[in-house]
This record gives sequence, C-alpha cells and structure tokens, in this order.
Amino acid sequence: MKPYQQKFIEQAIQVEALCFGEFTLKSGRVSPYFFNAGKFASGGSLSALSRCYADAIVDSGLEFDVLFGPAYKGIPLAAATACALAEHHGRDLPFVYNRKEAKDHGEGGVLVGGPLKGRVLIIDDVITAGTAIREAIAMIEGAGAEVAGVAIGLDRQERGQGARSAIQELEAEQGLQVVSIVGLENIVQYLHNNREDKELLNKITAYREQYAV
Ligand code: OMP
Repeated sequence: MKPYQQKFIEQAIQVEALCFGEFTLKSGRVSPYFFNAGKFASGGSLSALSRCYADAIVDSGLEFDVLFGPAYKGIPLAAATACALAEHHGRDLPFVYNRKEAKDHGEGGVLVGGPLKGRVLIIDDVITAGTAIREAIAMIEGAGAEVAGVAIGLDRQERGQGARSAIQELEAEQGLQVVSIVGLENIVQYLHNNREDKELLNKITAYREQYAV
C-alpha cells in the first residue's frame, strides 16, 4: 500500500468516517462497512484527508486546469484539495463549486469560485451508482468545459446495474480517468494486517463475493 493510502484508512477509522457494522445503502444492499466523508469535520482531519487526495491525484499523473466540487460534500473536499496541491505540490490551481439552488440576486447563477473552463477534475467522496457524478459532468459540459477526470476517496468496487462497476461504466462511456485514494481491496488488506477480526473479514468477503466486480 502507498503511504497516502495507509494514512487515508487510518484517518478514516480514527474520525469514524469508515465504520463497520450493518448499513443499508442507496442501492438497498446491506453492507458490512460504510464511508462517510462528512466525518472529516475538523481543520486537522480535513487537512490530512485533502493531502491524501492531492497525493493520489499527483501520483495518477492526470492533467487538469481546475477542480470542481459538486454540492454539498464535494465543496470542502475541492477547496481543501486545492490548498493541499498548492502547499505540498507547488500547484496553485483554481477551484469552483455549484449551488443546489440558483441564486437570483447579487452575482446570480449556480457556480461559485474560479472559472469553469479548460480541463476539469471533479472531486467527490464516493461513487456508488454514479448519479451524482453524472449530474456534475452535465453541468461542466453545459458550461463548455471538458471533464478531465474524477477523484474520489473510496472505490467500493461494486457492480452497478450491469456486470461492470459504476466507475468502469463512467470510464468506458465517458472516456474519463477515475482516481481513487483507496479501493475496498486496500481496506481488506489493512484489516488483515492490523486487526484480529476474522468475523468482520468474513462478512466483507461474503459481501464482495455477492456484489464485487
Ligand atoms: P451515487 O450518487 O449513486 O454514486 O452514490 C453516492 C452516494 O452513496 C453518497 O451520496 C452516499 O449517500 C452513498 N454512500 C456513501 O456515502 N458511502 C458508502 O460507503 C456507500 C454509499 C451508498 O449508499 O452506496
């Protein structure tokens, strides 16, 4: 595992963004784990998280001009990742995000922040069916910009509607590169190395057998 992957999992467990138990997902699947990026709710934890995003993005070699954070959870992630890219990688890039409700006064519109133009990298927490990401893609293309890729924290590596995962569908249909800090396989590896919890690993294995791509 790369250092930023190990760090991401440790931090996520520490702030309880990564939880183990029984969780019903949007898809109706009952999962033995859940990732909630909203738990990175302090300056220190968000700063550490954004450093993992920045490291994974730079490691991927993806080229882009601006970061886009879809409302709501993508907003602090894009802002903090832009800070981490500037501070730790010497790349000072603009970031932009959307409102869910268009503003009809003042500067108006749904977009806030840097110009939405050129190659855009979408920053979000997790992709399950890909609904939120598809909305962001429509918004970016509607503004005349090009989607360069998507960066997320966790790839659950599950089947979407068909035999492929939502991420594989996005990569194939839209020609996008999706960068994830970790996949479920990294979490399994971490649990193997750090926790004596056979029952949890068995539950995750059973879940993967049922839903993994
Ligand atoms: P899509 O828009 O279908 O890709 O799903 C993203 C949503 O999955 C998020 O907005 C969450 O509500 C949810 N989610 C997580 O945040 N973490 C998980 O580990 C699993 C899910 C989920 O429900 O599948």
